[in-house]
Amino acid sequence: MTATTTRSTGSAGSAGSATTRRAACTLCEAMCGLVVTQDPSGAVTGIRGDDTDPLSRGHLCPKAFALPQVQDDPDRLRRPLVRGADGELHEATWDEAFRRAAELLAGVQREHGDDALAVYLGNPNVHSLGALTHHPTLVRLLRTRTRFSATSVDQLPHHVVAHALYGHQFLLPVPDIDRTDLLVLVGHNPMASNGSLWTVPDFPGRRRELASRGGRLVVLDPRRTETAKVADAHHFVRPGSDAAVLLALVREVLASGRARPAAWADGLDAVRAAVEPFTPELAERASGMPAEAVRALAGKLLDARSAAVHGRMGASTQAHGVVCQWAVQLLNLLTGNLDRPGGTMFTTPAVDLVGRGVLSPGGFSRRRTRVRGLPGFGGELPVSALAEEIATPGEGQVRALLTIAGNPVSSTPGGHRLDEALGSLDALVCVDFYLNETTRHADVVLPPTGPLERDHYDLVFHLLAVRDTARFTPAVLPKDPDGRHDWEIARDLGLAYLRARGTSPRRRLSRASLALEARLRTSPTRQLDVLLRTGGAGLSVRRLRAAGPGGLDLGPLRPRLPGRLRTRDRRVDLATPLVLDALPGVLAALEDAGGAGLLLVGRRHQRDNNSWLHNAAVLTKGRPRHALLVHPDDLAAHGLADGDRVRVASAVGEVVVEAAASTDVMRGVVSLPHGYGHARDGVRMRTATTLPGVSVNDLTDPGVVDPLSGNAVLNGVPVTLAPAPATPQ
Ligand SMILES: Nc1nc2c(c(=O)[nH]1)N[C@H]1C(S)=C(S)[C@@H](COP(=O)(O)OP(=O)(O)OC[C@H]3O[C@@H](n4cnc5c(=O)[nH]c(N)nc54)[C@H](O)[C@@H]3O)O[C@H]1N2
Ligand SMILES: Nc1nc2c(c(=O)[nH]1)N[C@H]1C(S)=C(S)[C@@H](COP(=O)(O)OP(=O)(O)OC[C@H]3O[C@@H](n4cnc5c(=O)[nH]c(N)nc54)[C@H](O)[C@@H]3O)O[C@H]1N2
Ligand code: SF4
Ligand SMILES: [Mo]
Repeated sequence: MTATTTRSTGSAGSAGSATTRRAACTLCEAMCGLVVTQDPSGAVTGIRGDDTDPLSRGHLCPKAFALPQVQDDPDRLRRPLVRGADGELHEATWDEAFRRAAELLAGVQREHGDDALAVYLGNPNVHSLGALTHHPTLVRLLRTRTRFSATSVDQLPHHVVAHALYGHQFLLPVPDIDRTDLLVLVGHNPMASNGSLWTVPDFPGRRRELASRGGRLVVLDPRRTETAKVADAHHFVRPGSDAAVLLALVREVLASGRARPAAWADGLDAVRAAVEPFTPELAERASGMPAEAVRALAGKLLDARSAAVHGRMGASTQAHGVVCQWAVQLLNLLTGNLDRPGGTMFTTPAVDLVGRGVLSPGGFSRRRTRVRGLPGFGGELPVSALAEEIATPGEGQVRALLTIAGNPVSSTPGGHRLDEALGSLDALVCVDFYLNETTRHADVVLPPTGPLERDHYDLVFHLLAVRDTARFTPAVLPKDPDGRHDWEIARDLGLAYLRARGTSPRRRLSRASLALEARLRTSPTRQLDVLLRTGGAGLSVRRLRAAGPGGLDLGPLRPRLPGRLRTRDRRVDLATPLVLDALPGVLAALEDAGGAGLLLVGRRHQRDNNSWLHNAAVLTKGRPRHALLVHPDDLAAHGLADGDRVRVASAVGEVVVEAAASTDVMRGVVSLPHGYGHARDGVRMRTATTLPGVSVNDLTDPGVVDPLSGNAVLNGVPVTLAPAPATPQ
C-alpha cells in the first residue's frame, strides 16, 4: 500500500533523489513498520508498509496515512496555551506555561492536600517511548494517589485476571494465530481494530493463512462485524451475556472428562463445582446462542489440534468483564492450549518489563474512590468515578486535574457530566497537541511534538506480539526548534513543579527525589539503551540501529511456563476466589437477562482512531459513519425508518442522531461508534470533512461498573428510541 501525502517540513521538493527511512506506526497496537519517503527538502512524500519488518510484513492500514497529516495539520497546537484574565486561551512561551501550570497544580495541593490533584493518562501514552519512560516518573513526583487512566474504560478485567492467575497484571497470553487451528474471538473485531492486547499486524493476511491451513475462525458478537463476515462461524450473543456462554463452555469442557490442565494448575474441583449451574441451556436463554452450538463449540475446542480463545472490548467493557476474561483464560488452560504453539502464548520480549520488575505486578490496593468506594488496582482508580470525585464536595475532593494524551470527556462513561464537572475545577492542565472536548477547558495546554518527530521503540506492544521482534526507529523528521517532546514537557513541568511546591532542600535532596529528577533528565532513548544493555541478550540501541531495516527477528513465540509465572509458588490457582465468590450473583443476573428493551453497544471503524483524527481528511472522506445501527424490525416497531433522526435516551442522558437500518445487528441491539460528538465550543476541527456525530458516552452510565474490577460498562447499555424533531437540535 502506498500513497503520496502532503508536505511535511519546509518547502516543496526540489530536484534530487528521494530518501527513505524506516518508522513505526504508533496509532494502534499492531505497530506496523513503515517506509517513509522524503524529498531532498525532508518533506514526507510517501508512506508504505515495510516488507522487511518480520512482524508486520509490509502491512499497513489507511490510518498510517494520517501521520504526515498530523504533522502538517493547521489544527495542531505548536505553542503552549495559557488562559488569560479574559477567559480565553492565548499562546505563551514555554517558560510562562510551565510556570503557570506548576503554580496551579502545586497551589491546589498546598491548599487541599496532595490527593486533590487527579491525573488521567490517555491511550497514546502506551504508544510513545518518551511517554512511557517519563510520565510515570512525573506522576510519582506529583505525589498524588488520585490516578486514573484509559485502562479502566478498556482492559482492566484482563489485568485483574492476569494478576490473579499468573501473578502479574501484564502476563497476558496472546493467540498464536500463525500456528493455530481454531481461533475463537469474543467481542473483538480485529478486521477494523487490528487487534488488541494482541499485537497482530496484518490480521486480514494472517486470517487468510489460517484458512489456507484449514484452520477455522469463530466469532461471538452481537453485531455481524467485519471480522464476523470473514469468519467460518458467527454467533450472535446478546450484549453482556457472554459470561453465560463462556462459563457453559468451561462447564462442558470439564464435563467431557477430556480437560487437560497442566501439572502446575490447581483448584480444578472447586471450579467444576462453581460452574456446574452454568448450563448450555442457561447460555441460550441469556445470550440467544443455541445450547447445541455452545456444546458443539466446546467439542471443537477439545478436538482441535490447537485452539486459541481471545476475548476483547466486548467481553471486558461490560457488566461481567472479569468473569468473562477469567473464563477465557480457563478455556485455554483446560483445553491444554495455554503456552503451546497454536494456543495462547507469552512473549519473550527483548526488553522484559515484566520479568525485570519494571512494571508493577498490580493487585488491588486498599485505596478506594472517596465517593463510591470503587476499588483501586495497580495504583489507579476507576475513571468512571472521576466526575463525581470532582463534583462532590468534602474532604478529599478533586480540585485540579492533569490530563496527558487523553480525552476523558469523549472516552469515559457519562462524559457530559465530566464535561460539566471540569468547569468547576480550580485547575486543569493538559498535555496534548489538539484542542479536544476535554482540553478546551484547560487553564494550560502543553503541546508535544508529533509521532514522526521522535525516536521510537515499542516498550509495551513487543510484550503482546504474535512474534518476538525488536525494532528501534529514530525520528523521521527533525523536531521544531521550539517544540518539546512529551518527555521534555514531563521534565520541565516536573522541575517547575518542584520549584512551585517550594519543596524543602532536604526533601529535594532525598535519594528518592534525586532519582526521580535524574530519570526525568535522562532521554527516553538513553533509558531504552540501559534497558537493552542490561537485558542479558547483548542488545543496545546501537545494535538495533545496525540490525537491518525491519529490526531484529527473535522468532516465533516459545513455551514459557511455569518459569514465566510470577505467582509465589510458580503455580496457577484456577479457583480465583474473587470470581468464584461472585458466580452465584452472576448466575442470578444472567437468569434475569434477556428482557425486551434495547441494548446499546459500541463499534470501531477501520478509519477511526478513538476520539481523535476526525480532522484528517484522508480518514474522514466518504460517507459519514456515525449513525446508530438499528435492526429494521426494531426500527419498524418504533415507527421509525432508515435515515430518520432519532432520540436515543439512557438512564443518564440522551442524544439525537441519524438511524441506519442494518440486519448486521441483532434484534434488540443498537450500535453507535465511540469517539464522535465534536460539535462543542472550542474544539478545533478546521479541516473536518465529516459530520461531528454524537458521543456515545453521553449515554453510557458511570454509575454502572463491572463490580469485580470497577471497569466501565460501555456495552450492553439499556436505551430507548423515539422519533426526534425533524430540525437538528
Ligand atoms: N463508549 C465507549 N467509550 C470508549 C471506548 C469504547 O469502545 N466505547 N473505548 C475506550 C478505549 S479502548 C480507549 S483506549 C479510550 C481512549 O480514550 P483516551 O485515551 O481518553 O482518548 P483518545 O481518544 O485516545 O485521545 C487521545 C488524545 O491524545 C492526544 N495525543 C495523541 N498522541 C499524543 C502524544 O503523543 N502525546 C500527547 N501528549 N498527546 C497525544 C490526541 O490529540 C487526543 O486528544 O476510550 C475508551 N472509551
Ligand atoms: N480503526 C481503529 N482501530 C483501533 C481503535 C480505533 O479507535 N479505531 N482503537 C484501538 C483501541 S484503543 C482498542 S482498545 C482496540 C479495541 O479493539 P476491539 O476489541 O476490536 O474493539 P471494538 O470494536 O470496540 O469491540 C469489539 C466488539 O465487541 C462487540 N461487543 C459489544 N458488546 C459485546 C458483548 O456484550 N459481547 C460480545 N461478545 N461482543 C460485544 C462489538 O460489537 C464489537 O464488534 O482497538 C484499537 N484499534
Ligand atoms: S494497523 Fe494501521 S494504525 Fe495500526 S499500526 Fe498498522 S498502519 Fe498503524
Ligand atoms: Mo483502548
